[in-house]
Amino acid sequence: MEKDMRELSKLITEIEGDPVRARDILKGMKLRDIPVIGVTGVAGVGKSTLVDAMIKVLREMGKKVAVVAVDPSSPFSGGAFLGDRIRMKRHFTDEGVFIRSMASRGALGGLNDSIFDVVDLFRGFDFDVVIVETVGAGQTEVDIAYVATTVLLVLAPGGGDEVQMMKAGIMEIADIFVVNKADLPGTDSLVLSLRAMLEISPKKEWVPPIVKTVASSGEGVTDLIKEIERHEEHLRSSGEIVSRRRRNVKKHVEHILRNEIVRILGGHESVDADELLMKTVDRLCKEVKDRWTGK
Ligand SMILES: Nc1nc2c(ncn2[C@@H]2O[C@H](COP(=O)(O)OP(=O)(O)OP(=O)(O)O)[C@@H](O)[C@H]2O)c(=O)[nH]1
Ligand SMILES: [Mg+2]
Repeated sequence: MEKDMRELSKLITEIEGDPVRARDILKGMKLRDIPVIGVTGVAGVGKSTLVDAMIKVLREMGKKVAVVAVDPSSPFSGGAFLGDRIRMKRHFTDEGVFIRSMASRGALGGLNDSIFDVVDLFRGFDFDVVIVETVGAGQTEVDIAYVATTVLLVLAPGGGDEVQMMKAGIMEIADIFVVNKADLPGTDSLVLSLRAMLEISPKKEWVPPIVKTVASSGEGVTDLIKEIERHEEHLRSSGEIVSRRRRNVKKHVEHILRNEIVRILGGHESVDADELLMKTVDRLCKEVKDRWTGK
């Protein structure tokens, strides 16, 4: 396993550095259908502490866990997320746990789309579950829904989080609401306002449960894992896993395409991949349309 972990580390570095190489690495790899848990929420709600507590429970269940923490603050990978690494330190010597941090911005300046390939790589290795931690900072928080099979939205009392989150429209991507820091005052009112919000939102087949946790002591984390398992079962029994996978593959392809365009037309750090993608799509649309009008 130790050699595998070193090999895995090396492959991730290669994937992050070069999207073309990433496709070579993943080609022919047999991917396993495992749960990918997205953990998102604003800074400081206790995501890393929660992930650490989740790892502990999952390890007790005998599961091998891969964790990637996406860091919004640093443009460089590797040195990112020192705090998170420290919070998850007790698992560092555990052979059944792999922890990696990753910059949220990619080498080309856009969102770090190598997350898609990195998660696929984990699927190709012998893990039972993947956890992706992202800070709710704009696009990354919504993109997590394209990577994860179960999205946890972590909130904490006293942060005025509810309002902020509802504005960002992130509520819709939550499969499970986690009210962390349940040892602090304001927990019950936060739970009540979440319930009220769920009451008025359109009814879906899956009603996101609200789970209270104290990540720092581990309280409620076993219940949380149970709810995650229940959601994963729901995805499979309802067939929703298929539509999710289709949606995620489409997003992944968009990212690959964007990288291809940058590589062909620019391949330069200062190139804005999104702008280039839009411009290229516009240009091609015009070109194809013009054929019809004989221009
Ligand atoms: N009282 C209390 N404090 C907690 C709990 N969980 C985490 N904390 C504390 O909250 C602070 C932030 O925790 P982190 O786990 O780093 O939060 P985070 O969401 O990962 O933060 P970022 O990665 O910076 O977005 C730390 O000081 C934790 O010890 C909890 O359940 N109760
Ligand atoms: Mg963190």
